[in-house]
Amino acid sequence: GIVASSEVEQSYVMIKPDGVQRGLEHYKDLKDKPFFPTLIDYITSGPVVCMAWEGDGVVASARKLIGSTNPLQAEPGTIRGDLAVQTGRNVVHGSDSPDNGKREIALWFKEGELCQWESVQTPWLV
Ligand code: RTP
Repeated sequence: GIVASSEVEQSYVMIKPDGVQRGLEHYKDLKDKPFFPTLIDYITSGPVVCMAWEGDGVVASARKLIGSTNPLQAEPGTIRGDLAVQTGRNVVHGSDSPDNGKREIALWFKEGELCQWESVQTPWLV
């Protein structure tokens, strides 16, 4: 079943259209920003890859992996630091809080699209 109600912290991670191909409510918090129309044009310009990540501290660890919003300020080794140049084409998104992680996962996935799974418990991982 869908894991949007899981007690475990979740982050919605998305490869944006430029990441796939070198009017969404999703960015409603930014609707008053001057760059909002171009942001919506960008996000709806092509297919995206959606992911739901789950685990302790996943919001912070996903954002660390993604790097700063402005790719020119993103550290080498981060996705944006290595693969992007402009803020308006920054390749990937990650939720900025656990609450937004739940909200965005519920927005982008339907009931039943996320499957519950358990890894094989191996002694060196538990
Ligand atoms: P995201 O939500 O996509 O992970 O990005 P973020 O938290 O790092 O940055 P946020 O401030 O929430 O902005 C969301 C996305 O809007 C675009 N943006 N363009 N042209 C500009 O000045 C500008 N500022 C932000 C970026 O695609 C940013 O990721």
